[in-house]
Amino acid sequence: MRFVAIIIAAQLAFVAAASADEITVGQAGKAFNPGDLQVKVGDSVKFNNDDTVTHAVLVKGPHESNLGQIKPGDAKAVSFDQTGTYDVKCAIHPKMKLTITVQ
Ligand SMILES: [Cu+2]
Repeated sequence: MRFVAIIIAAQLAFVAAASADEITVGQAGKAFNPGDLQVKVGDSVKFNNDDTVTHAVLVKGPHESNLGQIKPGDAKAVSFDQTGTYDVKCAIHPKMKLTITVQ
């Protein structure tokens, strides 16, 4: 009986780990790619800087994050634990915009 309980606990842990995804957003040509994105609560979004210039990612919405500067070739990630619509901008290049919908 104790053995069965351990197996069930292990399966639940696996399901929890598998349900949160990491979605990658690229930054090249001073633009986010894609320009809008839908994710699930608990997912994280990783911002890759594929550009030749530094970007600085600001996330505004139900939960706000300032990822700070991301140099070319670097990446930073943020997780989304609250539903809602988030506006993502680059603090250096105001024309860079991304909308993330968290469901
Ligand atoms: Cu930028």
